[in-house]
Amino acid sequence: MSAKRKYEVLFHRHPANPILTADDWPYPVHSVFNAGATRLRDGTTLLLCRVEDRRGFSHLCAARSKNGRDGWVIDEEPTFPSDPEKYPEELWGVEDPRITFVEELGKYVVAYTAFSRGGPGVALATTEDFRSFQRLGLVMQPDDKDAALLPRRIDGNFALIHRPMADSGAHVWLSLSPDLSNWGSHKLMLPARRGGWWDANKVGLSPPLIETSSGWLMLYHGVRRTGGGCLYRLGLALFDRASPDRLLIRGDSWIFGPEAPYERAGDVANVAFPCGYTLDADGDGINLYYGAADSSMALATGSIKHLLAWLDAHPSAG
Ligand code: BMA
Repeated sequence: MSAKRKYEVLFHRHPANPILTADDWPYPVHSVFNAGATRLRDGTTLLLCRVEDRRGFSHLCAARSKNGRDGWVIDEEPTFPSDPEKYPEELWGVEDPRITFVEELGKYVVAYTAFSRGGPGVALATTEDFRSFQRLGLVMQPDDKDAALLPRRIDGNFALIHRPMADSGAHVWLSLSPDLSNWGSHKLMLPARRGGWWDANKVGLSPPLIETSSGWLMLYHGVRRTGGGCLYRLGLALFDRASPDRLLIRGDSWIFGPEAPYERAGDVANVAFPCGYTLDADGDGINLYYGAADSSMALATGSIKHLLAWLDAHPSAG
């Protein structure tokens, strides 16, 4: 096929993918996926990985690397095990962390899924060093997941993106809080489409929003149900900087989806599920860390400028 008949490639898979698997772990684990990511002050990349054990429950474990690609140093024990005695909402584990550094607090805020008897809900914890954590408890009751905090207040309030499930489908919402505990002013941010679309019926935030001069850039996942199972793919949308619930542009096509063998096969086939990214020193290069087939961690790299240019060139008609 000639090059011009191919879709533009916005994210390039790292040749060493998968970059982290259960085999790399210092203690017995079943799978490692859906890590939150951040760059620490000294330039180290930290991945807070979701690690599943053979009970089927997940905990979080930190892996650190100087270059964000290899040489990972993994905590010898679970960094953030579930604590169901004090926090019953964590009965069946903690999953899919998204990390935001909040300058005002001088802390990282981790939004994660707490798997309670009542279903999965959204919980928050803060940390300065990814060694000790302060839990804020469940902030969004089940069923709700795919949450991340914005790095600063919007009109005086903290802002949390999350994905409650409703009879009408699973859509992305934005909620506000003066103190990270009491949440309200809920607004629909990005609805799932209907019908035959790749992102019909169920969408969710992927990594935390990326602040750019054009607005908040969102990478979101769309879930397509097929006779052979679900397909998890990524799309792009841009939101107003001052009012992040205001959608400026949404792309029509997905820009990244399961294609490589480690994304196609695993515990849950056909899943590419990013929960974190880091930016290069130039502020443009993006390293997207994603869970592959609910089994391993993979990396793809891109450019914020290219993502924004693609959105400008492919605004949704619908
Ligand atoms: C979603 C999330 C993810 C998972 C994905 C595919 O609902 O819970 O943790 O990677 O399903 O199984």
